[in-house]
Amino acid sequence: MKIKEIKVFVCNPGRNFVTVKIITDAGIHGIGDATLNGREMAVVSYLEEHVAPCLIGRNAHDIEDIWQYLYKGVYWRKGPVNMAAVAAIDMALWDIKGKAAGLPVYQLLGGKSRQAVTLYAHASGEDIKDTLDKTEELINQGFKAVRLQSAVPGLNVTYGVLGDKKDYYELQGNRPLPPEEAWSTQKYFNMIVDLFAQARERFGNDVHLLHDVHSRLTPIESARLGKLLEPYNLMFLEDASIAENQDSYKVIRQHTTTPLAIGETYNTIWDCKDLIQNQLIDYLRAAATHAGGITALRRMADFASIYNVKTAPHGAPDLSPVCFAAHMHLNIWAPNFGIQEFVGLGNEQLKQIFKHQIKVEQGMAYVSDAPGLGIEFDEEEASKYPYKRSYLPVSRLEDGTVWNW
Ligand code: GCO
Ligand code: MG
Repeated sequence: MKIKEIKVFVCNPGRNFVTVKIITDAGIHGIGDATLNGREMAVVSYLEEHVAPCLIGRNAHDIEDIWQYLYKGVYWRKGPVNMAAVAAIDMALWDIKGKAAGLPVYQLLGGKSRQAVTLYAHASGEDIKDTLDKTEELINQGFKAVRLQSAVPGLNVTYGVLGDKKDYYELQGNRPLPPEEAWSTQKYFNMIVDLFAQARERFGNDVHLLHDVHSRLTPIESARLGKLLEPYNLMFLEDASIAENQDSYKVIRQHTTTPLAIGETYNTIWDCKDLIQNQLIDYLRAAATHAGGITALRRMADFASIYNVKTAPHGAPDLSPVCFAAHMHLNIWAPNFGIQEFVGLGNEQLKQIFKHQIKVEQGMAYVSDAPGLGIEFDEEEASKYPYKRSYLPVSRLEDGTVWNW
């Protein structure tokens, strides 16, 4: 089964998505997600100019060889642009293999380890009460785990909370230049512990609570936060600090038993090998789209399992439903799956473009049994929503110093 054609699409049904379609001479096609938020066109050009021409005529069944060819074979390993392209090709090839076999991808991975996938939803409020009211709504919908984010009093905008335009926090989609946001660690500390104290008081101990620090703290500040939050028993504290220096998580780890999660920006196992091997984290948040696809995530999951690290794939709105579908197959298979982030199934336009059978009920997601990834891409519908340049915000301390967004 030879690869005949590779097409790359960019559409913007509220935000940009890059989708790859691989067409074979057997009449079977597969799709993959290559969306890199704020740098979409770099991946498009990389795919069109440098990847697609090398793959025409190859056997679509050779997933592993093609992965190695695009990774080892290019000399310039790793990197977000490269790995998003590898990821999309890889997903599309798994989709094709599943369709050719007449089996959903999870069967090719080894079958189901569980019946359904536990999701965590987002409660993001303008203040603590608003966040807790939203948490209550989600609990009433059946969610067993909720991520709590609340606006920090005194800051113009807070990560994870509705912006001035009252759109979903990362569905900005149409910003021609990066907006800037102020950050103050002191103001954050004045709010954050209260948020979880009040949440436990109001909801008791059954619901899982999570929080994303979005890398705003230094390791010793993260250690302090982890310690302060221990009484409220978080499922995990996400991206407490940047871990470019993986050793720095030792500082956090030696002070607190609050479980730690990281990895949504990681491109390869090498970004987190030491974190995993030294048991400095509890959950790995790597995404199929940004870390080299199903082939790479499967390997990361197996490596992590040796060190009692669970998977908790990234599920932000800037990953397309194709990535969500890929995660569903990995999640239903991975023996060490932990939890999947979930921000809803998207708006109507999105649902018209990406069609799938994934069901969400009572905070649990049910994988599609259709062959392959079980998701289809409507090219014509997508062409109604052309690409719009847009950026993530940039963060600055109150004195103007650029900080981690
Ligand atoms: C999350 C992430 C997102 C990222 C976004 C950047 O935990 O869902 O932190 O909110 O900010 O994916 O593109
Ligand atoms: Mg995050």
